[in-house]
Amino acid sequence: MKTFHNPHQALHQGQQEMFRGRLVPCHEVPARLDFVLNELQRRPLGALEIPMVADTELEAAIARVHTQRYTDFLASAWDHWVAMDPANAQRDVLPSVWPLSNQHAFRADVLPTNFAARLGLFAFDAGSPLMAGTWMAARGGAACAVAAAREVLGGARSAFALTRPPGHHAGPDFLGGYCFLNNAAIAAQALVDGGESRVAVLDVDYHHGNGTQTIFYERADVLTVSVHGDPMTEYPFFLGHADERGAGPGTGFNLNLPLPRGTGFAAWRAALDQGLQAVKDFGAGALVVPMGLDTFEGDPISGFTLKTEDYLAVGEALASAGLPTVFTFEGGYAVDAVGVNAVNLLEGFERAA
Ligand code: SP5
Ligand code: ZN
Repeated sequence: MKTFHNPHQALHQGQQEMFRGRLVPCHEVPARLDFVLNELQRRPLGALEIPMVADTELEAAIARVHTQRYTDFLASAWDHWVAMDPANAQRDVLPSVWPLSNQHAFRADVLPTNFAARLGLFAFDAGSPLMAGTWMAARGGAACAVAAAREVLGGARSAFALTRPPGHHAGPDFLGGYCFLNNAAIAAQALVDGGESRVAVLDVDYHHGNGTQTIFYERADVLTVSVHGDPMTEYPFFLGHADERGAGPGTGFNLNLPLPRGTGFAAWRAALDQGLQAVKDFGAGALVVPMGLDTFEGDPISGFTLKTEDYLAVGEALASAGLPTVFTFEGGYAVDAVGVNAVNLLEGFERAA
């Protein structure tokens, strides 16, 4: 399996995230990727490549998933932040005012001139700092997703987009949950555009993949499945319930499998099997796996108890779908374990594939 790696990832390096009234050190740090790269060096799965994607192709792939006004915002966010106050050059961009949802009469159709207001319009939390290198890093990650999709369309059994920042919380026109561009959705859409008539996304991150769900919610050609911590108690809280089954032509093409905090491998694995059965019933021709390793027992912000050796079995189970598969890298904040856990999953997949 080839790994596509984003050489600009370290440009995205947040200082602090807001958590219950305090600024705390960021969990989503560049070292996460270094641990994966080190482990891939120790246990190579295949070539490590920098994605070769032309700017025009990348922009087109991003535009299939995200709105123009959102990507314009992301591309210029840092410059506008510094323009508000030159001292902002020392601070990460974080929002502090929000329009709520349109159910509360605030308007989302008018784009405020004030940058802090625009930030609140596009960000759903204050835990996702943006800085000078974020746009470059996020684009580099999206390029990995496009390259991985292309690899699979070319006949490869699998490909790994080693993306950072992560992507599955980012929606058509919003950021949050450390995510800016939805790499998994970009890969899934690239697979559709490359000729796959049915693509499944099976999200195994601890947190519900709300961005991916929202992007494909009204579509019948992309099935979205997510196994995650119950949003009644777990982030992102406002989406991810079992009764969200899709809408319009997409009705029946979204499946959420929420599990209580504290769930261990046996019950988690049973939910994964249910997800895999849905992928099979759908008749998918290709699979995208937003691969979060924050289901790990040692994860500092999550609540499942998977162990390092369990990830081999997770990879094996995913391979049993028998589909060309793109992996994107999502969460996993037990930094010194994330490399071993990620490579275990991928190695388990390769062994069984
Ligand atoms: C991609 C992904 O896994 N995003 C997860 C975003 C979770 N953001 C909220 C985390 C709450 C952090 N809690 C800090 C605890 C400090 N002791
Ligand atoms: Zn997560």
